[in-house]
Amino acid sequence: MDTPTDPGMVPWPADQAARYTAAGHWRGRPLGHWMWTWARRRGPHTAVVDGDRRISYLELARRADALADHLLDHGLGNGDKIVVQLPGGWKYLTLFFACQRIGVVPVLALMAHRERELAYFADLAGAKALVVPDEFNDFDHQELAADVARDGDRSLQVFVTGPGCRDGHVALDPLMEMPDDGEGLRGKLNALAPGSRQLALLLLSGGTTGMSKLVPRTHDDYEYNARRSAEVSGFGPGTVYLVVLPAAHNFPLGSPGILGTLLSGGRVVFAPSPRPEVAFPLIERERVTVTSLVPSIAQRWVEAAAVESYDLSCLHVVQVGGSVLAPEFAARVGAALGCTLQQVYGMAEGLLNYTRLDDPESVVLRTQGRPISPDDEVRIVDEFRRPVPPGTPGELQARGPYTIRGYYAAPESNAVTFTSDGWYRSGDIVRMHPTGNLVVEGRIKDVINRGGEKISATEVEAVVKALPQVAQAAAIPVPDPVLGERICVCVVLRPGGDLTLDELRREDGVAKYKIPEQLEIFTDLPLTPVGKVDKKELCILVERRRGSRQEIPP
Ligand code: OOB
Repeated sequence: MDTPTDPGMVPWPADQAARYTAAGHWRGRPLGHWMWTWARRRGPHTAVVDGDRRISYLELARRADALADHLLDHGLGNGDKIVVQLPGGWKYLTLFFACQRIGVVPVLALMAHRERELAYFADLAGAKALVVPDEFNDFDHQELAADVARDGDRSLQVFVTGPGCRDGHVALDPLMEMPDDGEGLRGKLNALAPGSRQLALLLLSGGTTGMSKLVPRTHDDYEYNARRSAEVSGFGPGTVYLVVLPAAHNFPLGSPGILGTLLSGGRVVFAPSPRPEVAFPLIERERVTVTSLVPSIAQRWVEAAAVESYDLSCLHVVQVGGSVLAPEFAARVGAALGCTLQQVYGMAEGLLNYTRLDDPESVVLRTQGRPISPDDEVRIVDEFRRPVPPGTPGELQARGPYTIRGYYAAPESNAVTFTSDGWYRSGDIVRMHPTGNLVVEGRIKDVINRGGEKISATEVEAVVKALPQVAQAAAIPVPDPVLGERICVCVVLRPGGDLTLDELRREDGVAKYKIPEQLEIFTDLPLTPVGKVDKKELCILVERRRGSRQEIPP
């Protein structure tokens, strides 16, 4: 069973698949197989550090097997989807690998997601279960899951980590206990292993148009994604990787992140918070060698490093990606943290670019790196899809051994976001640097990049437009000194209508990071010649208002 059977997936053409296999990119084994390969090689060594808990490679594999077996008992098996909303930690990884052993496909949601998002993911994926912690950061995730599971005509099992599991839900922790007969179980599960070209996980897209899409990643392509990333990032058995960003993201999960560390024989350390006062002592205690950050967190770290006195000398590489890193600030990162900076320009859809550790400073500071695979195809095109001359900005399009050919179960968006011959239209405006590295210059997709978290403007607008007093709404990014961008909503009110930012922010049921932070009221919105809201013009108008407001003394 080595062909993708899931009707929601768009497979690579057979000739490409054969080429990627022949080149050694795709190795024909599912992620659960690799988990055991690592366990055999590194058995007693620590794989995961999560608070006081240290889990060895062997223990992780055995617990994952035990859980996989229990998931089977609960009716989950090859091809079934589950929505996972868990904080990063050893339980997250145990569940991730349990799924990989038996072909259960996790949809990786963020802790910030609420009813609207979880319900949407569950329905889109046709999920059979939800996995949540009992509570997290004073929020009752179990109740959230119960609401989603109960609503509509869904029938979802709810699995819960932590001691507070309620009646009707399944307590997950006991299912992760070490099995008595590990060997027997291993044989049983090996026989149930999914095919390597099958769906392994569903990531969330940063959003092109409309709601976020589900990004189908296969075992073969995701293993390659992590392996090549680990190679270009110099990962090895001595790597100690600190997970700072949400583990559901492609960057910390597989680029090279957690999977890249484990396949290299290193150690993954989970940070309960990205705050320097939490992360710095952990770096010192665990002798962390590498981590990955978004620019807004890097900035906090650089500022904190100047005043804190933790020993960060073990930190060799800090990878920064997810949104634009200003060259002037880039220059400060290495110096302040005493490490090598590596820029990463990636996307859940696939294509990954890294500056290399031995690149000259000018490349590391001024470019976002180059692709990892000799079989990555990238092209930069103008608005008529013609290739631009070298050095001219245009839209980046990509194809390759770990770049998807279509979103999950989304034929309509696929027709827009992918060309008929399989190129992914990134919506990013990039330019080719003379050194062959890419420079991200902007974007044409309608998203707001808030500290690396991508928010679809359409999604924000839909919520605002639902308010009775709102006639028209457009969400745009406005500059933010810390996050890079934040959400501004421009509205035209109905006659007699009134709206304040507070009212706008009262919305619950959606993730907090998607709630507008600025409101601008207009009598009409500027339009393009074809009659769509002209967001470029709108950004200029909002910027001008800000300028004139600043002139008014407080
Ligand atoms: C990463 O993945 P996503 O899916 O959250 O977001 C992808 C988008 C890109 O299309 C681009 O618009 C933006 O995020 N982006 C960057 C960037 N890296 C990503 N914009 C400017 N400079 C960069 N270095 O963000 C992601 C996935 C894997 C590795 C790293 C980042």
